[in-house]
Amino acid sequence: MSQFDIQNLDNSIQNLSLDDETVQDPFKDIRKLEKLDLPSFAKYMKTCSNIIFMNGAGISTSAGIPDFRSPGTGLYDNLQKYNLPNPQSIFELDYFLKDPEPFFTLSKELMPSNFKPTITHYFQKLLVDQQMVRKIYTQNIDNLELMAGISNDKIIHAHGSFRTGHCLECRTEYTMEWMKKKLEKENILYCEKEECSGGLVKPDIVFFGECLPNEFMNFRHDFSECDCLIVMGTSLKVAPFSKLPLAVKIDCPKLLINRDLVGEWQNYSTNTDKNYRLVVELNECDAACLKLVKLLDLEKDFEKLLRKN
Ligand code: CNA
Repeated sequence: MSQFDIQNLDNSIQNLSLDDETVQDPFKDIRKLEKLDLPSFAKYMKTCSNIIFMNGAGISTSAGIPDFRSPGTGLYDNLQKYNLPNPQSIFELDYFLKDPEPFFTLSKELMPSNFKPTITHYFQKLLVDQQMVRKIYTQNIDNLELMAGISNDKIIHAHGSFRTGHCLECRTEYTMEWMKKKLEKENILYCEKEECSGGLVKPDIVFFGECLPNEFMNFRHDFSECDCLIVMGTSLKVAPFSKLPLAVKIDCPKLLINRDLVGEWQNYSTNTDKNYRLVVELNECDAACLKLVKLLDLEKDFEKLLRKN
């Protein structure tokens, strides 16, 4: 190549058009949000019919149920009275088999029906009624989604729930009502079936080290159809639930509503050259939901729903 050609090549590289559209917005084909803020997210939500909510204990703290990890108020900071080797032991099967009493003492406090659903639970019910929701994946064992009137087929209880319990020896099923009533008088639940030698009855909540319920495996199907992901009130510290946000399509916008940044939002960037779909609302869940109700123009429907409950 002659000196002249090289000079020409240099010039043309330097003059490469930077107003080429693909250079301007590398995410042009997959960007669904005008801006990375709550109003833009709400505007996009209005077009959605396959929203997935991912719930954690933070959506129920305003109902009076402590979460796990909030400093000071979380259960992990308040289990001293049980003298556990570590806070997680209370939800470990091995420890439960050795000493079930701490878990049952805590269960008495946490048993559903002592609590009422929050604004956040009713917000999710509102969007279900608007046919906007595909599924609610919840880590919570408090049943408040059901108590808010959301039908069971919309909810995946990823970590089980107190709705039923089973004898660990003969697998006889017990209802929550039975467990609740028994725990009013007893400290530990034992199987009452005649043929059974009195095995421990464990509520069907998933302990560390146990398999997740079969229904959780629906996630592949649900998340591949999801058009909008909303993660609320969770530290995203428990796998495999914490990995679910990675299972949505590449163009699916994701909103985190939480007191602190968690999961992939920890590396959150407000730079639209780097981020085209992650939005954060650092807020109380209930306050954020009230904002969304307004932005979605659903105030009247929400008032009506709250009046009914
Ligand atoms: P966690 O690890 O305690 O995290 C809770 C997250 O929510 C934290 O990031 C908090 O900052 C945040 N948070 C707390 N309150 C609010 C609020 N009002 N508004 C916004 N953010 C808030 O709890 P995870 O759910 O992430 O952990 C998973 C465990 C918790 C699951 O296995 C559950 O079974 C278990 N759990 C459930 C309940 C329940 O059913 N209500 C209660 C306690 C623990």
